[in-house]
Amino acid sequence: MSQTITILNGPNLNLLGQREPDIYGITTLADIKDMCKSAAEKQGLNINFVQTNHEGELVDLVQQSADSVGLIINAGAYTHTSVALHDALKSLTIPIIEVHLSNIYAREPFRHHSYISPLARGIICGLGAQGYVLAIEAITAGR
Ligand code: CA2
Repeated sequence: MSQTITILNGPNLNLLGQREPDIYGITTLADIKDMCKSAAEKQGLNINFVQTNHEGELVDLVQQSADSVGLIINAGAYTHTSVALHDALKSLTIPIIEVHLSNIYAREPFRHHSYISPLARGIICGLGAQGYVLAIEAITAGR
């Protein structure tokens, strides 16, 4: 098994820090990547940190993560819509941590259902960028 944590980010997360700071804060995705890299390096691990706006590419990336130490995924809006993503995640045996910057349960009802949660070892939401770091700690603690 390679010593890499895969961290996948879904649609529109490339806009972090540029729009809607009231909901998503001022931290950019590049800042989050740096935070994750530091947290992983402390545990002697690499990260493969990717963002895509495309559902099929997210499915490809999930499949390619199979040999990682763990998968951290913020699938953005595909969380609430994608059976294809659910099916891809179901084929993994590595730990999956679902992360959301915002508290999806304090928002619109359509965000309350996740196709990822039944397959996740744990779910972190509402803690902003810190949620990604906590997810890395959760994966490394369980190794
Ligand atoms: O809270 C999260 O992390 C979400 O996964 C973010 C998704 C949303 O659809 C989920 O329900 C919860 C949206 C990401 C969009 O990010 C933007 C950032 C800045 C400006 C516009 C969108």
